Parts: sequence; C-alpha cells; structure tokens
Amino acid sequence: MTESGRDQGTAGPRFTGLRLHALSVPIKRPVVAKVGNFPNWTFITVDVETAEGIVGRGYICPYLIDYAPAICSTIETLAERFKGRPIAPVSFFDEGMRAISLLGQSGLALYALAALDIAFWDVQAKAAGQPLARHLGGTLAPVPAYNSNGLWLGPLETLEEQAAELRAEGDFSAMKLRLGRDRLAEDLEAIAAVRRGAGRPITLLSDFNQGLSFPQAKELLGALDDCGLGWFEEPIAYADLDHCAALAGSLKTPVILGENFHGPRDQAAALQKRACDAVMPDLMRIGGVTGWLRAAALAEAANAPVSSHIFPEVSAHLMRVTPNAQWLEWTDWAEPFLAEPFKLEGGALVIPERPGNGLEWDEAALKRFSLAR
Ligand code: SMN
Ligand code: MG
Repeated sequence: MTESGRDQGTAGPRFTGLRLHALSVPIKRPVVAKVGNFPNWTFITVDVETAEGIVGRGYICPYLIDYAPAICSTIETLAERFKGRPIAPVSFFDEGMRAISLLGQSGLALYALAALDIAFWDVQAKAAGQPLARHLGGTLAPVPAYNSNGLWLGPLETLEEQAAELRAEGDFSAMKLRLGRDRLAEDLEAIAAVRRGAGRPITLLSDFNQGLSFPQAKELLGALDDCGLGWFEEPIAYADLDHCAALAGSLKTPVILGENFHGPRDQAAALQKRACDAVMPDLMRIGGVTGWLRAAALAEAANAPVSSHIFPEVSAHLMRVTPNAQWLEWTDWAEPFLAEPFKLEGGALVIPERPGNGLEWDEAALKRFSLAR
C-alpha cells in the first residue's frame, strides 16, 4: 500500500499487539467423514490488542493440526505490516490480499488474513459499542440453524437415537446427515432412521463431502432425488465445476457448494458456471468478515441462498446482513473454551447483546487445550 493510502488521522483503535493460541479440543461426537476422521478439532484463537485497550477476538479452524505452527507464524508475519496503525478492516483486507498474492490468495495465507480480519472487525464493533451485526447495519434476531453436531458416517444403528438427541439439543427443526455409504440401501436406511429419531417433520440436509465420482453421483443422487432432502452438499470434487453444473442442472434437490471456496472469487466462478443452486461460505476460507460480505453480495446478485459453514458465532452476525440468508450451521465445538457460549432458542442461535462478535475466552481453558508451539 502506498503512503497516501494510509489513514493519517486517529481514525480508530491502533493495533499494538497480537496473541495467538493453537488449540486441540475434543469433540463430543467425533467427525467421521469422507474428508477425514477428527476426534479433536484444531483452533487458532487470535487476540488483537490496541493502544486504546480494546481487544479484538476471532478464531479459525485450519483442520490439520500439524500445520497450526506454520499458520500461526504466517498470521504473525502478516500482522507486522498492520502494527502501529489505526485498524481499518476493509483497507487491511485489500492490502493483505495484495501482500499474499505471491503466495497465492488462498490456502494458508488466506486463512491467516481471515484470522486477523475477524479480530479487526471485532475491534471496530467494540469501538462502536455495538454487536457486530448491528455495527454492520443489521438487527439482532435469532438466526435459524440446523444441528450439525453429529450424524457422521458412523454405524447406522446409532443414527436414530442420535437424531433424537440432536433435535433436543436446541429444539431444532433441521439437521444434516452425511451420506455416500457403500450401498444405496444404507443411505436410504440412514435417512429413514434420522427421520424416525427426529420424531417430527424436519428439514433434512445431506453432505457427501466430495466422496463420489461423477458417474456415482449421477446414479446415487438420481435415486435420492425424491427423498425430500433440503440439499445435496459437495457430491463430487468441489473444483469440478462442470460436472457439478451437470448435476445441479438435472436434479430437483438443490446442490450446494461453498466450504471450499477460497475467497469470494471462487464463489463467483461457481455461480457463473451454475455449479450450485446455493452457497455456504466458510468464514475462514472465504476471507473472514470482509470476504463474507463480498460473497454475500455476489450471492444476492445470483439469487443464490446463503448458508454458513461451521464458525457459528461470527457467522450468525453475518447472516443478519446477508440478503439471501438460509441456514446457519450449528456446531458446538468452540464451547469448551468460550467464557460465554452462545445460546439456542427454538432452533435458532441467539446473538448476544454485547459489543463485538461475542467471542470471549475462558483463559484457563485456552491453557488447557493449547498445543506446545
Ligand atoms: C464438515 C465440517 C467440518 C469437518 C468435516 C466435515 C462438513 C460440514 O463438510 O459441512 O459440516
Ligand atoms: Mg460440508
């Protein structure tokens, strides 16, 4: 960025310091999916400190624990260029994207930028004394959510009971089932078991985690198309946009993509190719709050419903300013280290009435789950 692009005034809280924690946190119902098995979930928490004493917080989930040190180091390197300056999240995002372009504006470098962006926006909202959703021009209201805390590719016999538990966890009217078992009959039984367990009509979403080849997807999704599922998520390799478009164009059930969009441009490409009917950006991979806001505008222009992917706390704020907001994905994985976990009400996530994004750490828990760096 040129000197003329810098804010010369005392425009906002000045960024002075950074505190990171890499965590490994056990998950109550471990992830068993085509993308991998995760008994523990990896988090990197970010605290952005300012001269004014406001602390901005955020976290990212980079999946692969072995890369946490490399990502922490990338966050620290990227943060150096912003230190000492008044925090301006949009300008910092654009500057950061230019700074990482030689590494690629995706992957680890984008995760690092997203981590900072989330915390920078938290500072801004706190400086304004408003919850993030209101700071962005929206209102606070509970955000309709589906329970994603289970229904992995585990034993079929466990699904009915688990669905009953999941429904009861927050009076949910929607949940997500992972599909793509070896035989069609098993997927059909999984669907039936979850519906029995839910005990009342629910919106049942499905996720294949890219586990199918295109010919397999044509056959399986065709056979499941009359099951009344809310969506088919990532049936095949996410980057195979032409085949995704062929599926989306021939099925009644909406096809949804998004957790693997690295930045808003990936979403634009998928929508342009009609590779999906709906999108579900991931707060980290889409580029934090700034990346999300741009993706939301693109989705509005394409008339595509927007759901979120993990990161329920900050995504809830963003869903309140997303024109085509559909479902928030609810996962409780961060709860073990949150000082005040968000609450659910009638199957919707309640945004707390406190300044910022609402993330506050239980410091003892941060220590307990910290990886040695
Ligand atoms: C998922 C999320 C997190 C880990 C593994 C799988 C899944 C989802 O794709 O969309 O919930
Ligand atoms: Mg998914």
